Amino acid sequence: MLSSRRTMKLLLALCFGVSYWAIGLADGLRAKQPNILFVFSDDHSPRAIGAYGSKINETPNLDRIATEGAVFRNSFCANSICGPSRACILTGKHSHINGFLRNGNKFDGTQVTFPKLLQDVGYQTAIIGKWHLSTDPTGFDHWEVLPGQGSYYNPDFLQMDGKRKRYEGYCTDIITENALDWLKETRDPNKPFMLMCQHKAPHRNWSPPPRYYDLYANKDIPEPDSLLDDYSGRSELLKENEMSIQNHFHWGHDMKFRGENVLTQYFQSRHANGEYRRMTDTQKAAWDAAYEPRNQEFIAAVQAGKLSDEDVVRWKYQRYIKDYLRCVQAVDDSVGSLLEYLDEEGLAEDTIVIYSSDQGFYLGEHGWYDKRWMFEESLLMPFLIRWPGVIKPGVDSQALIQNIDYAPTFLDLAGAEIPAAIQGRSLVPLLKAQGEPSASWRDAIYYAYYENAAVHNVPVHDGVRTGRYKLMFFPRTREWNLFDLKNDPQEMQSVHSDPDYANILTAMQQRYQDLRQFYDVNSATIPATRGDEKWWRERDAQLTRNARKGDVDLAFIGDSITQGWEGAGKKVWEEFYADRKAINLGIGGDRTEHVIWRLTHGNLGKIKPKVAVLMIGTNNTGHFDQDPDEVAAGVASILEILEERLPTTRVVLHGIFPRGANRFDAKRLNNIAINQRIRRLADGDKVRFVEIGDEFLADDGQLSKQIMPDLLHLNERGYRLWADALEPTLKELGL
Ligand code: SGN
Ligand code: CA
Repeated sequence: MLSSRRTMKLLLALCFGVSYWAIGLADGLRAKQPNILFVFSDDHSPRAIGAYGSKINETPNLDRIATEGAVFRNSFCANSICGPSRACILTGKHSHINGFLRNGNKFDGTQVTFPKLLQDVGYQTAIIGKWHLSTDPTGFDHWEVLPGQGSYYNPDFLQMDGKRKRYEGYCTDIITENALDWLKETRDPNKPFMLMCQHKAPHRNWSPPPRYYDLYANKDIPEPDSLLDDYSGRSELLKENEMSIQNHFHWGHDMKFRGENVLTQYFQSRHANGEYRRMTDTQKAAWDAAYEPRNQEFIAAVQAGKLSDEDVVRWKYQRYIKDYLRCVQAVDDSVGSLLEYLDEEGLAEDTIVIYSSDQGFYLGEHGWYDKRWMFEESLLMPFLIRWPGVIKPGVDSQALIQNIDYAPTFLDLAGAEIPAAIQGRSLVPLLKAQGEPSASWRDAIYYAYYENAAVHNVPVHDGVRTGRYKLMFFPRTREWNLFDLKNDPQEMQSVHSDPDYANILTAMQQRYQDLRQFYDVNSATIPATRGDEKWWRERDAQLTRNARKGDVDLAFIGDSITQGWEGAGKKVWEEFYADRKAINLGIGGDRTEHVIWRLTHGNLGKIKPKVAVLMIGTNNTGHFDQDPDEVAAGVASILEILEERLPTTRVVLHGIFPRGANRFDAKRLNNIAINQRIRRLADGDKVRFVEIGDEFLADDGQLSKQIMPDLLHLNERGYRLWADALEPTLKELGL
């Protein structure tokens, strides 16, 4: 899109020649470039913001941004978790493109990010507060960030010189003060600024500042309707969550009890309150004065048998939500101080103020705390924006926006070029149209969550949300869930199998496929663990242990057909490979993405085999009938990993074995199409393509159950055919 400013640039260049354009416009631009103050918190649900209609708290300062500017009610994250959301924001790209899929990944700071591009057009950039991307910030003239999650009390900050500095006090207040100090003392007043003030609050463990210990002390916070959700009517995987108020709160860390857990029937014991340990004696005394009487009263009531199990859940909710809201109150104070500074300095008119948070959060809805799921509570992000002179006061927008839009928006605001590789869209036209989306604005957003087999045990899933419907897909169980947000705003019942929604399901599935294509999502190349399946986790760990021993000449890598050398193929294996230093790295049910994960997470151990035999992809076909180009790209990624990590290993790349009864079997045809493509990945030297599928087939292409009893897996006779057919190549390769 060509902004009007860019059109002007072009016209000027045409009229006065390029040199005038280069010199004259740089100055002209600078005068118009607004400051950007981007206040960002961690885990702040819109439901705890007045402007979003909170029924549980008041946030006058945040509301001020909305009343003087705009509130976006359909503002979504692309991946509801901390690091990934931040990486989406910095890059304007979905997680699978920016490479930060899950917390614990390391952000590649050499990528193009919006702060770098703002620097290029004359901005001074600064970030103060939570960062959580593992590598040092890049693209900032000034940064001071929390290590990892950081602490609420007496927090440490990483400094640009590599040192750590500890401040005494409360994290939210310190971040605010340091941000104000930078504005007041460090920045160059002659340049536009982009300041990111990023709070830790209200992240778990929800430790409030002393001034709010008594807020809500004598009042019950209303409960959400779905506090006692039983998870029926939706994916079975919901029941596996480990983020419920009922079962997953820790005695010290979450519930702020001191000493030993005396109610082990109700509370987990593992995590003590680490924040308490950081406090000074004075801080501890203030804390104890507030929390201890309430704690003792509750313990006594339980021990006297006065509380039912449900009463205890309700008490936990109150303890949790009050602490959470107390933290939010300090964030609201922070926003108040920053707005006040802009007013006092006469900067308010020239500064665009944005408030957002890395994702939403469950405030007891579905019985949960935390985030991750694609349900509304965690999919939503607050997005409040004040842009004096452009956005009229009180704009209320329903347009679908997403965190990948922030980067192009900031660039657009600054008059910088928006790189074509950015996947989000500038919100500037939308803002100029007072939040009213044009006909060509997006109808749907794409969402993907990858951090399975991790804290809170939420499965991989992705999906699409339109104005009214939400489709989710769970690859592990291959289930669809469909929600009609108009009739079921709390998402209590999936209608994917309701015949009345058959057309909508089909349309949403189509949109899902389209959006995945549009955003270049190829699950076959995105590293994926199956560590949330116990047997897989154990086998994976076993393979890693085996590989750590090293001393391997021959490695078989693949899925169940490879794993089967330990089953139906055992005898043949013993005959052919037992004394040839061979290792089996096959896991049943694996697709290319799982092999990618394993090879980059330990399965290569210390091995340096002479030959690796790779066969993978039939489950990409079997599970999803995945597009052959996509699967071939997955195989190509595996070859790249092998090339990089095992540079001296020769790879025998097998064509995927045939499956299904005859030549017309759709899945057989898909495998044939994959083979056609992966054949080209072989260079005949480092990688050899060895197609032995015909060995298993009759002349008419019929696959015999005498060889593959289930028309997919080999029996002993089949393994013998495989070993015989492979042998000449192995010999040639010096084995
Ligand atoms: C910590 C929290 C989790 C939280 C993750 C991710 N546990 O692990 O409850 O889901 O961070 O949060 S805690 O024991 O440290 O409180 S995120 O915002 O960083 O993504
Ligand atoms: Ca977060």
